[in-house]
Amino acid sequence: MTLAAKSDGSHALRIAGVSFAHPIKLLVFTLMLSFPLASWAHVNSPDVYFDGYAGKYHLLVTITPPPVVPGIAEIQIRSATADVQQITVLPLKMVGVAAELAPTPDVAERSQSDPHVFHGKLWIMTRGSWKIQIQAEGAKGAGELFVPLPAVSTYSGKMHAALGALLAVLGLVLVAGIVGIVGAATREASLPSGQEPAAEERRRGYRREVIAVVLVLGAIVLGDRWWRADAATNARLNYKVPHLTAQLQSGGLLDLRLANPNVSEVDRYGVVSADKLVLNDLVPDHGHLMHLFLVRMPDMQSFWHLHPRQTSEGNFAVDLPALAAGHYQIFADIVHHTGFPETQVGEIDLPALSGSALSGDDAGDPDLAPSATVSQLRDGDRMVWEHDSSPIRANVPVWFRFRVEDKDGRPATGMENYMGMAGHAAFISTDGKVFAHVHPAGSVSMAAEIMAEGAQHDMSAMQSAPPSPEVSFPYGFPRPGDYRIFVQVKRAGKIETASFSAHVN
Ligand SMILES: [Cu+2]
Repeated sequence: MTLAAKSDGSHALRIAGVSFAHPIKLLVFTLMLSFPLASWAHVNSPDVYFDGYAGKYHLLVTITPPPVVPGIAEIQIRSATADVQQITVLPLKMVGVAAELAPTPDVAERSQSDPHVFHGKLWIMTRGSWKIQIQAEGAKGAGELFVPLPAVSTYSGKMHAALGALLAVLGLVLVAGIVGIVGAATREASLPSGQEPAAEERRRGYRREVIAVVLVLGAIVLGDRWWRADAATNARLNYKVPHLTAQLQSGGLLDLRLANPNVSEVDRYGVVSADKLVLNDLVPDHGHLMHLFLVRMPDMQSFWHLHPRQTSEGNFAVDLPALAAGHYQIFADIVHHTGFPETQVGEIDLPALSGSALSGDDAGDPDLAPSATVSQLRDGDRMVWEHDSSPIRANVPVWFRFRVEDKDGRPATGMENYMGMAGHAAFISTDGKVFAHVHPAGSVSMAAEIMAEGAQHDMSAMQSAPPSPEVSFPYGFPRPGDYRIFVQVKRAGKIETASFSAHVN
């Protein structure tokens, strides 16, 4: 967040009619806006990356959601071509009344340094599932694009001790000033200039000063109570990453019980949210209600992408494949009916399992050695990560490109769509703290994307293109460190998994 965002912040808070009249509260709120940190669907990787077309313009969109809602999301749009004249951006709620009440779109600003890049700010006023409408105009006519954006508050800012001390001192000066004014007004305000107050007037002045002290202290105590109550309400509404419970049953069946720690339905202004989180409203995302990722820690050499079935509300089960014993990290992707995606996290110690054969879209590998550039695949093929030697930097959106080759080094033939897409990638930090499930179209959930596009969405476009041996994923690592990138593609009826190691500066 920038200083400009802060000044905008106070402005919009007034328009929204939200009670931020208290200057200290407003100041603290503004400071909170300037702290970068967030985590939800995808774990600790909140930025949205999206590759798509607005009419004839190929755009790469990056959105940084606000860490606190209401707040400002930053949007960056890179056009692949130079023929875009103007881009406008507009945030809309995915569901509910607000979805129909569109304000005027904002014009995104063209970057001074790179004419292909446009920047904008998006006012995200409530928590929940949003979609961003992007309209592009230029030499090839007009076109539009929708990008889903889940928005939640992830934390409550704490006031810095030094700031608190400074404000306390300034507050004391104000109190002394008020008491002094009251005293002076009752003592000598009605006296002619230069005349000393008599003893009676002095006594009356002291009495009024004492009353003023009591009243001001009372106001401070009540204000403090209001502030604490409001902060507590706000903290209850902060998004908490859901932790599922995993249990191994006999026969290698893995039972998963989902958690819903974000069930609060009433926001701080007493409004019931149209998109409160429940567990009976899940919708399939590229064909499955849940995408379950299992990674053995800390070696990350056993990796599985499975699709458990729902057994009852909030409960899922899946037959585990043959895998080696170890401590497994669990990431379970689900999507709510509003398009709001969540990743439930968990862990489990598993014994060696003889397991059942993989079927359908389930895939994985019990012994995946990572490589920096060339990953050997099961059937003799290999996958090459096409990247130059320049270091990877955090928070910079890039296309991660991979090429599948046969054992003679020729581009692989017979590539097929895997769950409707040319490939699926999971970016996971080696400490297990960062997780993102990404597709060629970006980091958004496909279910949310179809919802955002509404009637205009052309399902056939997503499915029909026969995949080439090259697949790319737009993504940016959220923080420096070591990562694994697991890439899954389908060739000649078989799903192949590749593993790459990446170091991010
Ligand atoms: Cu996927």
